[in-house]
Amino acid sequence: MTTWVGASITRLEDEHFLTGDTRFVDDLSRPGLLHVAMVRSPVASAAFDEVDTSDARTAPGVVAVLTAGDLAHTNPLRPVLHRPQFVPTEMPLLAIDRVRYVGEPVALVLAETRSAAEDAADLVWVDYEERSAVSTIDGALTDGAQAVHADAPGNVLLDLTMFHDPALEDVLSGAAVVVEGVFDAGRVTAAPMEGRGLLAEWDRREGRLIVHMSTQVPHIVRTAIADTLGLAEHLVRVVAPDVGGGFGQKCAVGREELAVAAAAALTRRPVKWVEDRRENLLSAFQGHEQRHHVRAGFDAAGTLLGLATDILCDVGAYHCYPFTGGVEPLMAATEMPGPYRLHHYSARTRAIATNKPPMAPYRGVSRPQITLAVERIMDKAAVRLEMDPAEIRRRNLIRRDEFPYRGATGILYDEGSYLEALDGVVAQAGYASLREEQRAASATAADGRPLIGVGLAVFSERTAYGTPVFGQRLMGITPGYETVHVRIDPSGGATVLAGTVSHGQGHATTLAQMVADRLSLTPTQVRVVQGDTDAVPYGWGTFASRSVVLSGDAATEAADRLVERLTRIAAHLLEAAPDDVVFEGGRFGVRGVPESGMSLTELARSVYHAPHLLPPDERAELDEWGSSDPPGTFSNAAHLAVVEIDPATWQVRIVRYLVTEDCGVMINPLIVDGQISGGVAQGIGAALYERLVFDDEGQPLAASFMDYLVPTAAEVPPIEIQHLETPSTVSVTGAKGMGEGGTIGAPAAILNAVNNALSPLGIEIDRIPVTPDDIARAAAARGEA
Ligand code: MCN
Repeated sequence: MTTWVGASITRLEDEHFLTGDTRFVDDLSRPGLLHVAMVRSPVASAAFDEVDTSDARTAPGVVAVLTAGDLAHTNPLRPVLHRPQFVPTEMPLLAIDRVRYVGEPVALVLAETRSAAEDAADLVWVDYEERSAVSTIDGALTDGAQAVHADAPGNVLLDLTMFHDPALEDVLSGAAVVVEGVFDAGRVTAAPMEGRGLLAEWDRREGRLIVHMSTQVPHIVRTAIADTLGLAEHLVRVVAPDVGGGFGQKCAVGREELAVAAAAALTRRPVKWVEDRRENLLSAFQGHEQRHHVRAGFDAAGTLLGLATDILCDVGAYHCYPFTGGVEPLMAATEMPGPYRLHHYSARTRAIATNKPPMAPYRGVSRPQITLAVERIMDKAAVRLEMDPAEIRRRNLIRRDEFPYRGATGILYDEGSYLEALDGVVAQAGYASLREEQRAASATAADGRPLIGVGLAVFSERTAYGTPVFGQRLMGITPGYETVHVRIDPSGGATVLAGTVSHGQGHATTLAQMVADRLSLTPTQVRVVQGDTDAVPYGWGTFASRSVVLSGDAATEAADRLVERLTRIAAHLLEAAPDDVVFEGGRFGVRGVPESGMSLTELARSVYHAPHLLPPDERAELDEWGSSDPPGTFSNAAHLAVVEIDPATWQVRIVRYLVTEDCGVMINPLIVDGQISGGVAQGIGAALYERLVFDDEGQPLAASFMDYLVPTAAEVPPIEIQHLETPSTVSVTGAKGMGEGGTIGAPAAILNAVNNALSPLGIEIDRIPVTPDDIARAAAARGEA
């Protein structure tokens, strides 16, 4: 029997992408379509009274210009965290009398063409009265700093001492060594190939709003539209057509999107907005700007005894909906200990408001930053204790016989292969000879040859967060469970209806593989429907590496229920006891009588077309559901980077990059490898190239791909991937999620490699991205040419 789970089949959805037969938002059109250009604030902090739209309204092709006054009937976005330390922010769909970041939308111009809309947008005049802006964490926390929100005078939107171990300070004072560091991660953006966008239209016949939107979370969008526009949810349909990447940026709902929906409802005409690259860089959700101050104590043998951390997350000007700006601080504090055994832990964590675009949960969500901090601490401790970096990790990683392991933050880790992954990557890299080569090279470094560095990062990746985990966050909306329907039609083909939404991950293939196995079909006989709130069960969408476990398990359960029902029906038709009927090779037959029985197709046809033959308590519809709401399951990986640094230009080149990872049972190893490679590429960007720079007034200085450098194929080496498979005890399929792992490990491995290469010069750099300029400056400070 063919088993599709585990097979590296090519993605079923790729043909239409490769042949250009796509349906992205911008491929959609409607008669009478209006195009939107946003009028955005050119300043980061200002008050205003007047928005003069008179010239824009009379410009050629313009149909309407909407300001906050025109949307006075709508409700602002007010995401909630039910914690007393949380300060909410109110985000109106268009700015009312204050702007708080460059790019904040102030007005919408609706015109017959996009160019007419853009020309007219330039004619809208706003009387800004500029205020001082805060553009850094330090600036925001300075005494007397301008408050981004009057309700948060010190610019702190959340301040939580989440963990406090009273014994920790004594543990640290008794430690053989205490290492300390401040680790900074720059602000980055997800930069999906397709920016945000939507086409919203009022269906006059049904009196409802239909929205096609590039989103990861159609049902959350539906709720946001219904709540802000004051509509019942059944009067809103949200469809995610093809989505060209999201990486988290599209799991939060943007005010621009809601304002466009409101415009369609007001004008009763179809309205389309497609974000351009400049808008995406300037004003879409951003992420990952964090500073971690960490102190950790080790004994003389390198055992981690205790760790204290103070986490600052720059969450921008507003909370994002629905996750809030608490998502990064909470995640960072709770998951900081990662794959290491740790008994004494304290963490304070804060969300800081600045005059910059709001943060949303970008791929990895705080795990790249905590991994960076902890893995730098491990390397620093290794240097102090004169131990090998691999060895100090080995001594502290949670061992297989310790699972399930209850961590210092209360998390229960299911079984993983932390030590085995480290040993795997070390073996695959030829670690000992790499170190040998490095020693030989450093002996002759004076001749201008590149400095060589080797860096490690080991981490665990919590995936498939269900209600049990998200419930602890105390968010106003708890995005946990999934329900999946599987239908068999009269020809024996299957349709899977899932609330998760592939936006690059290949779910049409992997969900089909899982269901095909249960129903003895081929993946091409299984159609996956997702992303349409009219068609699929209420679901939370795709983020937090949840889909393989939640939708996979739910689909598997639904398919199994169908097989159970079909077995009962077959028994009735075959006049056999249900226990004697087996489903093998796509046929339901009586055990021990191979010639008996009927195929799935024959049986399905009978169910629909000969219902009078069914058992009395059966209905003539083959549609079953399954659900999943797991407590989360941990993938893990070890990354190893080898870098060369040119001592003339301080350019960093990644010579080799290796990953040994364990995401449990792999449904499709080809897709898993693609996810890892893509993730590592994003992590390389964060480590070496990408940074959204702002000046003191909050003006963004990276407004195109000329200034915001994403790595190209030239900067990303081939990723050497090795797999371990420790089946998840949490999921039915044994799979664990893994969609973020590449992004989580790469910054730490690369920064460790860079520091390792620079160690002969006595230079240490604890921030990303680490640029040639940073290294040159640090080298100059040490007297290097
Ligand atoms: N998979 C598998 N076997 C496993 C684990 C996963 O075959 N043991 C497959 C899954 O079936 C799925 C893919 O790998 O096809 C990723 O699965 P999973 O880890 O469940 O993650 P999700 O599908 O829920 O995707 C979310 C994750 C996140 S959080 C971000 S951010 C992200 C990412 O996936 N954004 C992406 N990968 C992305 N890939 C693309 N191309 N574009 C994005 O925007």
